[in-house]
Amino acid sequence: MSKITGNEIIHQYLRHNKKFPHVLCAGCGHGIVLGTLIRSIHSLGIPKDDVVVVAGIGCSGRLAVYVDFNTVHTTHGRALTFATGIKMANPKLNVIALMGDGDALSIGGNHLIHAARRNIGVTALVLNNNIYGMTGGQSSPATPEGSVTMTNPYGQLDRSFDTVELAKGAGANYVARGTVFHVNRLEKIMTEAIGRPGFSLVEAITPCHTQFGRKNKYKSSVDMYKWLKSTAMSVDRYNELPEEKRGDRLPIGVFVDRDRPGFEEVYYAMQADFLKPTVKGGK
Ligand SMILES: Cc1ncc(C[n+]2csc(CCOP(=O)(O)OP(=O)(O)O)c2C)c(N)n1
Ligand code: SF4
Repeated sequence: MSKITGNEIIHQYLRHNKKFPHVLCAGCGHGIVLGTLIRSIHSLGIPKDDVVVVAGIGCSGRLAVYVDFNTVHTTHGRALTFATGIKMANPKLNVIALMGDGDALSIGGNHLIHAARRNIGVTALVLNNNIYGMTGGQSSPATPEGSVTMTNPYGQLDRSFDTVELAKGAGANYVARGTVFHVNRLEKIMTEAIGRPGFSLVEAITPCHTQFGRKNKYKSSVDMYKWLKSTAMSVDRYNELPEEKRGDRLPIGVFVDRDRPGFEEVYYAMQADFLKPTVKGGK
């Protein structure tokens, strides 16, 4: 399908005359992630009615409200449980669970692990801004060690989760990371993730200048985009670097790419098998 223009995005995919103005701060990366999601769905040629966007709560969760797909703005940490139910009820739907790092890794962490383990055919989109944005800047499990937050004024003592490693370890089919600075690559990853069977996870690194940046070393949102530009590098190049040279570099790209059938497929195949008439007249 042909590339879509900004104007077409507004008129075809956004609830522009109902839900705007939006709540996001100027410079927030969340809108860029939403743009890549819309363009990916458009390029895959998926009809809007076949898409369900399920979101938790947070600035990231708010994104579901703005798009003209089937949408559910659910409870904090439960996007994947709703998404699982929707996918099982109608496996033909493309179900996308949209979550912040607090939503996905903290309150919803267990759901993430088990959705990946179960390999349910949902695309999980984790918008990682290293902080709880909407509620005023508390630390999340993705807050880097040593950084300053509203709840850790002297520095975060816990080590942060690596979302990619977590999803890999739990058994996801497809795991990738991108950033809102590297928009084209993020869009490519997102398109692949939506097209894959089973559970796929995309981590999008997206700056929150308001709650994270200003308490740390970033004076403006532009500084945060420069940080993404200088820190991220392709996972292939990263893997070639000796360990001592990796420092704070952030590997981006595709980390896992399998195509095991999704849970819903296996489940319905088992059900069909069970219901098959036997020689003696069926069960
Ligand atoms: C069960 C429950 N606990 C806590 C909250 C309060 N709450 C709303 S949004 C949020 C944090 C959002 O952070 P994150 O998921 O990282 O998303 P962001 O706002 O940074 O995009 C919290 C704790 C809630 N709404 N529901
Ligand atoms: S608080 Fe942070 S995450 Fe929320 S809209 Fe503002 S910049 Fe974005």
